Amino acid sequence: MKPQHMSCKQTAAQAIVECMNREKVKHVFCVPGESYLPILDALYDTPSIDVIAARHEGGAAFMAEGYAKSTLKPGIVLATRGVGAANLSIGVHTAHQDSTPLIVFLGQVHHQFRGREAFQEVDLEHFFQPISKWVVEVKDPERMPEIVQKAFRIAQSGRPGPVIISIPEDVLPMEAAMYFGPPVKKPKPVPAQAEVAAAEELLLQAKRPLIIAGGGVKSAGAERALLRFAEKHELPVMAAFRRHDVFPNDHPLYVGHLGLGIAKEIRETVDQSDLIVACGTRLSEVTTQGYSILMAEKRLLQIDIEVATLGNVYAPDLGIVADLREALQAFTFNASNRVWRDWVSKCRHRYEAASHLVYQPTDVLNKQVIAILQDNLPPEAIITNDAGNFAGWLHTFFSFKKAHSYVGPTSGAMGYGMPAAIGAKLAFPHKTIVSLSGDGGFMMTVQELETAVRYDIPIISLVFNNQMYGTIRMHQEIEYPDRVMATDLGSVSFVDLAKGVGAAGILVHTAEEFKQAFARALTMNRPVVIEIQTEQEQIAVGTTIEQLRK
Ligand SMILES: Cc1ncc(C[n+]2csc(CCOP(=O)(O)OP(=O)(O)O)c2C)c(N)n1
Ligand SMILES: [Mg+2]
Repeated sequence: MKPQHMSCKQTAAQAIVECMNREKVKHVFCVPGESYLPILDALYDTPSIDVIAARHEGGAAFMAEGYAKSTLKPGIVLATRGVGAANLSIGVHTAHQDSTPLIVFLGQVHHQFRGREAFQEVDLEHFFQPISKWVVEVKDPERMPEIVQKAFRIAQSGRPGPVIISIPEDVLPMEAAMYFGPPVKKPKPVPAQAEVAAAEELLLQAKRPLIIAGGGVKSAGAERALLRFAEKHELPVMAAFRRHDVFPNDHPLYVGHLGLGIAKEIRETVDQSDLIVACGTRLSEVTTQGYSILMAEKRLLQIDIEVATLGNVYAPDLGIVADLREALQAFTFNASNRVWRDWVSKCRHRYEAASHLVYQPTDVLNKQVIAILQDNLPPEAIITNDAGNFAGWLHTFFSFKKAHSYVGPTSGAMGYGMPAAIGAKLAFPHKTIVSLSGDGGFMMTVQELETAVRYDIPIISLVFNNQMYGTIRMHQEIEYPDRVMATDLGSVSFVDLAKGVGAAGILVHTAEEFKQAFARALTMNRPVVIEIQTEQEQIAVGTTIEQLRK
């Protein structure tokens, strides 16, 4: 027998940590609970794994999700019973929608108490079923390695996603002979020759093809393959919702981002295309602009690692199950791209018109902040963001030039940005990590600032403070003008909040102040919050409250 399969007598909790070791886990995120003390104790003996204790399970789950999204390795979360499960479910939902590998270990009540609505008991299998790839309860200690290794496999294989492991507290300290299998190797399916030929045929027939590239390209590490493929044939590339960094935005073949409230120029490009090449995108509601981008006359070539994604939204003319890197490298045809050259330059022109970013002192502060970030962020930096209208300026104007420079929630979860930045910073301690949040979203997970201070994780958090749930106020003004309800927020000093937990805080009102504050933040090497006071009136990119009311 190979040594990796060797059996040994261990507790179930030790076997979990042994599986983590075999999968080279370096960080786990948790809020402790009495239901899973044996796992914490096994981690006590494992200095190679850092345990980050968060202030809220939602924060822990976002940290793990941000860690996983930036590293492409599974994020690990530990929490307790129904209460922890309920708190962390937003992170599981985000991992599910965003196809991020996440493994959640939840202490469960004693097996003899199950089904009696015991203290904090929730049937976790039912609770998580719709928002996870797999939920399982481990009843026998000796099956722990098998189930945990399967969890690592499921979370990462095909379309990645979250897996939940529920463990009754009496199982964790039980000893058994444990058998471990080899660590996970992700399958990388290759397209069949006939499929490659059919795909090339479809492409050659197209007059105005458009690639929409999603998370599948990123999780396959296929950015370079996509770049080569697009360059070889001079094909235009658009990023799916919140997958900006899938293709260098300053490249002449990059033609925009399919986000919320996109510019009409971007929409024109999609509308005029006659073939969509969907690469590793599930064609979400936002990416497809409310499932409206494909009409009868438009053809669809869809390449995805998950068979269930093909045709889930639109029936493709051709659907190929493949790893994106393998698929893009399999195309060897030579297309005459002269027909496409004209089309591409039109698309690029439109993108440039919609996203033109130069520093102008007359611009709204939000836009100037993005211009300053663009000019002053180190090239290796990673940006994370929350959900909210403040993000519109980032999505519209920031030019992501490097692969793996962006981590955002396609689930639209508020509270994501700052904890995700903590996860990304732990993964890449030498990179500058900057989170962008609104005042509403930042306050949903603000407590994790203390976690960043406690573990000395120097992230820079920008908070756009307009004292309102601006996005919802915008929708309110459109649907019910001048009838403001539940969208005003109180005055909060985010600078004082930051200082209260030991982080640095800087308040800015102008672009010049921001520029100086950001330069300082870059040198501080500790968690910093820059609170940016913004105008309520400028409620979204390209519109004011007054204009909405009219
Ligand atoms: C967890 C969560 N709750 C509610 C919403 C609905 N929602 C979307 S944006 C938004 C307001 C965001 O406010 P803020 O963070 O201050 O950003 P702003 O829009 O003001 O820039 C709300 C409530 C959401 N997306 N996520
Ligand atoms: Mg706000």
